[in-house]
Amino acid sequence: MKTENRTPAWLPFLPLDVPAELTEPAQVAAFELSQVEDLRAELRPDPDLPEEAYELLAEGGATIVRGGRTGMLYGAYALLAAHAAGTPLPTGVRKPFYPARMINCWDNMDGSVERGYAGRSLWFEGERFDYDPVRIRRLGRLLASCGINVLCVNNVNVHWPAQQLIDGMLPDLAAFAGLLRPFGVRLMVSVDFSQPMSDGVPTADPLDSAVQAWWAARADRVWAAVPDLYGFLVKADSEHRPGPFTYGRSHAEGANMLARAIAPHGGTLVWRAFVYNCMQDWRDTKTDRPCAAYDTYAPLDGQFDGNVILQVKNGPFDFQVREPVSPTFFAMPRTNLALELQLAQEYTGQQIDLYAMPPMWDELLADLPPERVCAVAAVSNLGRDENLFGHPFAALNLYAFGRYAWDPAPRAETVIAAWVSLTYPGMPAEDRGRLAQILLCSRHAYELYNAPLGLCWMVSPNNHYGPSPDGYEYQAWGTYHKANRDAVGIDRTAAGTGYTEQYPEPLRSRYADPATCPDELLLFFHRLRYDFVMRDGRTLIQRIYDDHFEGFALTEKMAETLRALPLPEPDRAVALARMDLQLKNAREWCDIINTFFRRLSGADDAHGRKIWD
Ligand code: GCW
Repeated sequence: MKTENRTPAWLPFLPLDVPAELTEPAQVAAFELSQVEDLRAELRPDPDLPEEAYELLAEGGATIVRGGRTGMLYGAYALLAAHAAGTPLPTGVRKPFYPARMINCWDNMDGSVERGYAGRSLWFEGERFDYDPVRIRRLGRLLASCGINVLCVNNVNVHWPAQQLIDGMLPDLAAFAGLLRPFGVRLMVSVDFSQPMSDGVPTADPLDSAVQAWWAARADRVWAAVPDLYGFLVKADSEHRPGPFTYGRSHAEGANMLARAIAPHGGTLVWRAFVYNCMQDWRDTKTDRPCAAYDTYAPLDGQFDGNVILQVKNGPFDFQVREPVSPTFFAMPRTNLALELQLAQEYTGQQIDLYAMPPMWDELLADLPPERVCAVAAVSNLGRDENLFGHPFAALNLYAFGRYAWDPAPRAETVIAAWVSLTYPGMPAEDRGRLAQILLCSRHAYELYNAPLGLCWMVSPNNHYGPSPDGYEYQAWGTYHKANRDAVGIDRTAAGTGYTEQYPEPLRSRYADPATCPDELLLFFHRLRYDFVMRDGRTLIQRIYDDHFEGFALTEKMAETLRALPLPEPDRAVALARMDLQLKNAREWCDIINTFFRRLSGADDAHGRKIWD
């Protein structure tokens, strides 16, 4: 078997390509099951089960996969995974917690991927669709095997000619949709709110009848070409994108206009809540970026149509290493909300540094009851690289996202262990345990050398890799830490910017008091003097030094363990080369941030370690 023919990531136990002529999920399921010699399985369609549900039943030495239309495929993958890993079969009827389990691909039609760290786009190049259908079917298989069912094909920043996806390129969109359909994956398209204006309509005002008519007619054409399109995704009035604010209209008016155009076709309108002032004057102390989403959307609760989903990033800033849960989730009980996560490791190591996300999601779930949202979305970490993810271990984050989207229960250890077993079945059990351990602690190590105590935005501007303590300090993005010789952080309590007031209890009180605020978020919510004494008795400045040194030391340990693991090639070579880069990056973060704070504060390290003057 040639490596480039291998389905990467967690399906190495079945390195096969699904034949092009199979068009129904049940046919794919039957084919998958038929490929495993020592497995006796039978599919049993059950129209009484929900479409995506399944049940595995042992019957006379065989396993019956009872399921709805796509459920049979999900059941087949669950059976194959249990068979490969030697784990017990899941019991009872299984169905996904969230009906929409989406990935948002920030792929541009020129072939680049915004914040992509796994190579160029898998399906766009040269301003058009350009892909290997065999690879796209493998992708479909990968997505179905972890339960993801919606893929947004283009960047939320809609750059020309992506407007053509709902115009002249509809036949190509339809062909692409056809490749993923057998895997139960539906497409979504990011649309440009001002598109009617490029077609002779003088305005994009959502209350203008010509605009409404344009979108309704466009929706008719789009759904005629792709009848099962999931919907449109919109980034409006955000980072210079067009939107309803231009016309003095609210985001409910903007979203509802599009939602009404696509409602007759069963379409869903996913509207992103990533709206803030990206032209802020750093001297302005009244505006506090984390307040923005709540301030914009909470007053609109109850005004969105039933087929609108408001997609909210997990934290109030922008996918930083650690953020508190966004208060918007608690402020809109009468609105369909989706949680947006970022698998692309923009601020979390760029698929060079290890950063396994399940521990972060477990923490998020501790504060955000899963039923607060009705859907989940994640920014994709996929690309054209041979292993699809840049770093072979970055595949874990997509796999885990699919698992959490099916069943949003905290279980980082179990999911990581399952991924390791499925991905490296040939490795001895102790080595798999060691790898799982590295992954489990990777986020902690990264956070310690990069951004401990809730310190955000000390990252290099634009490319967002590597340290630059003042890089975002005097910029227009609302990203300030305000470190001076005495103190660091922003007071976000009622006495400061008032951000903590956006939370319901008990979160509000917990965050507002430095005595109860978790250490990891202390500098997110508070401005503290360097001699502030932490719960563990250390001063704040000592903790800053200690955490950075500890993060680097932990990374060195991870590297040592990794080097000793019998990983198969080519994964081993890629993982080791990237670990060398991570060590360099960790050293830079540790030294530069500690030097920055020492120069400002003049405080010595209690342990006399090397910090530069
Ligand atoms: O963090 C920012 C990213 C942008 C991205 C934006 C968003 C797609 O740096 O690259 O644009 O978030 O989420 O819209």
